[in-house]
Amino acid sequence: MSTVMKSIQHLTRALACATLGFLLQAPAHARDLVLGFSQLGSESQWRIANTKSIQESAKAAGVQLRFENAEGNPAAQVTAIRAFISQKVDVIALAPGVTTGWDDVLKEAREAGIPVIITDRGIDTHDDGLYATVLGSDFAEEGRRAARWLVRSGTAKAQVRIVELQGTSGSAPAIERKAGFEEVLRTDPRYKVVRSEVANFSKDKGREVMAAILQSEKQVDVVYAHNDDMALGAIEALEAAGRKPGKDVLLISVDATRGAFEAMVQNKLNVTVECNPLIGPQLMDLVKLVKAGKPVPKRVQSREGVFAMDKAASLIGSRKY
Ligand code: GZL
Repeated sequence: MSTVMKSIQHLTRALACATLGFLLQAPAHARDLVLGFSQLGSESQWRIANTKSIQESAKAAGVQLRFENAEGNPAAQVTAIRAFISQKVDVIALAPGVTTGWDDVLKEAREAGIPVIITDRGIDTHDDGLYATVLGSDFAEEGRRAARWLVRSGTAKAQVRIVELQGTSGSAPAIERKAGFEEVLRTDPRYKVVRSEVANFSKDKGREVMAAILQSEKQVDVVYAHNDDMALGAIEALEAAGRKPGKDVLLISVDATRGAFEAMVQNKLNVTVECNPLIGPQLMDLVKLVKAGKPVPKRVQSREGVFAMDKAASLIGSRKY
């Protein structure tokens, strides 16, 4: 073999070894970040939009999503979190159905070195080291906004008789929307909540509970529902009882879903306080920061408004949920 051929052979071998060495040294392919998400249920249009936002955002962000829906059973959420821990996911996100009962399983996640993000609803705990951040709305402020709208609506009645339809017992939005509403109305004795019943954030339950209340409460001036689904159910019950929702009975609700805008366009709902479900993009940003060990604020709040009947027709086309 000529000297030139030997040199080319030697160079080729050297190049092959160098390439192999580089490949062996190259970091393992940075696999997709794995997020275990425990969703609380499918009880409302808000929740459907929230799930869609999280699933679509995970795909757009290149995050591998393991999604478990507890369908209203907090014990199933604890089971899902334990499964995520055994699967060694990178981050756990939790939309807690109720505020209590999370310390033990979140301690297990911390011991496993898996950071947790609380989304949507908050939890009651003395150990805020159990989670990296809470991403969601200020429910008490939503309740205050609902009451401020009522006070500003300027009813001249000597007494304003209010029926309240509460969300899920023990859930942060139900507890805090009730407290915020009462806080503002406490300043004026004319406003009286004559009945306050749980209707679990669902339209069917809202209709059923409102119909039962109307059997005994002949004078109802206002219905305050902790979400649009229950308000839409109450509207059906009021109409079945021959009342005019939006006219002789004011309807106030929370979420600002498309269904609420449609009811406002039909002059059956007077106002809806926005509670934004489209928190998927913010959640994915937080997941990546937390996984990278970067500092995140303990509380990240959604930006929201208040939408009254008179603006509904001009805004409904721009609504995203
Ligand atoms: C609020 C969310 C509530 C919505 C309801 O962030 O948890 O739960 O207001 C939903 O519509 O069911």
